[in-house]
Amino acid sequence: MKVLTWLFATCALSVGVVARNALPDLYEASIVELQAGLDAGDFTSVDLVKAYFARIAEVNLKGPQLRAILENNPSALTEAAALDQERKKSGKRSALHGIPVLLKDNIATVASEGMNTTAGSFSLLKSVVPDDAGVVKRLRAAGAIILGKANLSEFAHFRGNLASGWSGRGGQCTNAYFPHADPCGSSSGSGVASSIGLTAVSLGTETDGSITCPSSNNNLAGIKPTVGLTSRAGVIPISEHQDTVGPITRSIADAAVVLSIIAGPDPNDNFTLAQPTPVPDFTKALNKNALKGKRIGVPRRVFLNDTITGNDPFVNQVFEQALDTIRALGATVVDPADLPSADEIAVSGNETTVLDVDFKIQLDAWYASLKSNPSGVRSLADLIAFNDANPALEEPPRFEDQSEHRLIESEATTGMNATYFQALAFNKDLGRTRGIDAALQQFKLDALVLPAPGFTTVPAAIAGYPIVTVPLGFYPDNVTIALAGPETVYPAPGVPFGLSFLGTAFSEFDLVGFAFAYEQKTQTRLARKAFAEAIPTTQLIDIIGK
Ligand SMILES: *[C@@H]1O[C@H](CO)[C@@H](O)[C@H](O)[C@H]1NC(C)=O
Ligand SMILES: *[C@@H]1O[C@H](CO)[C@@H](O)[C@H](O)[C@H]1NC(C)=O
Ligand SMILES: *[C@@H]1O[C@H](CO)[C@@H](O)[C@H](O)[C@H]1NC(C)=O
Ligand SMILES: *[C@@H]1O[C@H](CO)[C@@H](O)[C@H](O)[C@H]1NC(C)=O
Ligand SMILES: *[C@@H]1O[C@H](CO)[C@@H](O)[C@H](O)[C@H]1NC(C)=O
Ligand SMILES: *[C@@H]1O[C@H](CO)[C@@H](O)[C@H](O)[C@H]1NC(C)=O
Ligand SMILES: CC(=O)N[C@H]1CO[C@H](CO)[C@@H](O)[C@@H]1O
Repeated sequence: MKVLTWLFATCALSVGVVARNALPDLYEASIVELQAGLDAGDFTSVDLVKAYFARIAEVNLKGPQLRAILENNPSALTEAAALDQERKKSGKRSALHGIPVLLKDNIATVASEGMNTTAGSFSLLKSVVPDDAGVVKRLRAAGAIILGKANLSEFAHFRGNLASGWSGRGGQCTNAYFPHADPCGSSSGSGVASSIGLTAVSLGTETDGSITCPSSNNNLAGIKPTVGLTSRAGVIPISEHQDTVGPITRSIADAAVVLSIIAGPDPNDNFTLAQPTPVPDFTKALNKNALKGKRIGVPRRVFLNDTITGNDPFVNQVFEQALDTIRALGATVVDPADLPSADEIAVSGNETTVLDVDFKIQLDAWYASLKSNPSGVRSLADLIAFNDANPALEEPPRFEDQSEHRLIESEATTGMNATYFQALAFNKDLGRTRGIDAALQQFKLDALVLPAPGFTTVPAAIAGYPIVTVPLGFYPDNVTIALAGPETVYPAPGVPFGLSFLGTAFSEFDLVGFAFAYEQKTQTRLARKAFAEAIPTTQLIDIIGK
């Protein structure tokens, strides 16, 4: 759940005689480039893990102190060595074989591997989860290496009035594009880590904005899948009606590789059993001409009604240029193409009604499912008491008053009653029937497009529908810097923002194509880099053979 805070709210040559292949620059390296180097024997997965660990050490707690990573996987080097051996002996299992993947800390990994699964909360430190998350099982089966756990807005920002990117365990994660800038959230560390190559790729989760917004703020590609495309089994929950797991990467091509592997049915998450089969190979959607002949609508009221950050004059101006690009790529832009329900969604409290009830039920079940939990916390009520008893660990500076009001509000709910089921039905009606699907049908559209910042994610959140985000632009150097939290600023010079494509249930294949066509035409990500101190200097050449 993304929440706006405070509501003001080299080409290297070997020393030998033979020139080696150019090693990829880890700031930007793609999965395809990394696989080519691994296949050619230019470097190993062990080298890659060592290089990423060195890069993390440069900027995570030292230098700019980005606080993007909570824990490195102590087993990653052993896992990498085994996968290197297997590659030599029998080839690779998949496009992710030997590729390091960073996980948001609400995605479970078995404790025996050496990492915790805590959603950033000390109440879950050293807890023992029953199993790997469903998406982690798929990553491991594909030969991916779990690199570590990323910082996040604690409990995926379902805690209270906290700054994005803050957790008790991780402290304040910040953006690599401007000192102390808001990384957005709640998948903050996943975003910051991907943005400067602290990992090859990362996973985040979204309930409302938590993949889209960090992708937007950190110059990244992000896919928020349809609820039920990727398994939520083993993911510390907010709500089964809105939670979804997806990739946060430097390119749409990388995101398509990751999504192809993590998507699919999981008997431990019955929502995934309703998805169409087979899972598409999303890399087949990577077509530069994908927008040709398509009709793309602009749901203006969704962002014009967002008076906080969703209706920013500078972003809107850059967005107009994006519409010109989409036209130049052969699409018809239908503008406006408003959601009939847009004005109702802007004032609706139905989302909160559902999330408050679901969170209590599902978080209680999470705590109950743990094999052990040294903190003694076994329910949401215990969690509130734990936070109150441990202010030094769980009370962020200058945020004490409202720092757990969502927990308290959720704890006060009394289960799924008629009000809850009515709100759930309203959400489907507002988000789907009279929302995204109505606009798609009325204007005969293939997709909708809008700026990513702000509350533009709400219609897709309550509908459970997908969003694919790509870089759109950067705030100018003379932008007025504003406070986003006690330790963060937004906007700020050079801070990125994104463009989002929306569609109906399971339209990811089309959305990936549209986002890829736009990304390839504009190459916006490459237009600006992180601030100098936030760019790690370790490269593969510093690791190989050492
Ligand atoms: C996480 O948990 C494991 C055991 O469950 C422990 O050995 C390790 O030190 C923990 N990591 C941190 C950073 O506390
Ligand atoms: C999943 O299972 C629960 C409990 O058995 C049931 O209430 C729910 O309707 C199922 N959901 C789907 C999408 O099948
Ligand atoms: C949303 O925007 C439209 C057009 O700008 C406006 O007429 C309407 O009153 C707004 N609704 C809300 C709830 O802000
Ligand atoms: C839920 O949505 C309906 C339809 O827009 C609206 O009439 C109702 O007031 C909303 N409920 C809340 C709690 O906002
Ligand atoms: C349902 O429960 C909520 C508290 O969770 C309460 O405010 C509401 O009045 C209840 N609705 C009905 C119909 O009992
Ligand atoms: C920033 O610079 C641009 C272009 O030079 C100018 O149009 C704009 O008014 C300036 N904005 C501020 C806030 O000074
Ligand atoms: C990998 C890493 O740097 N982890 C650190 C994350 O932040 C916490 C809190 O400052 C540290 O204790 C970890 O060492």
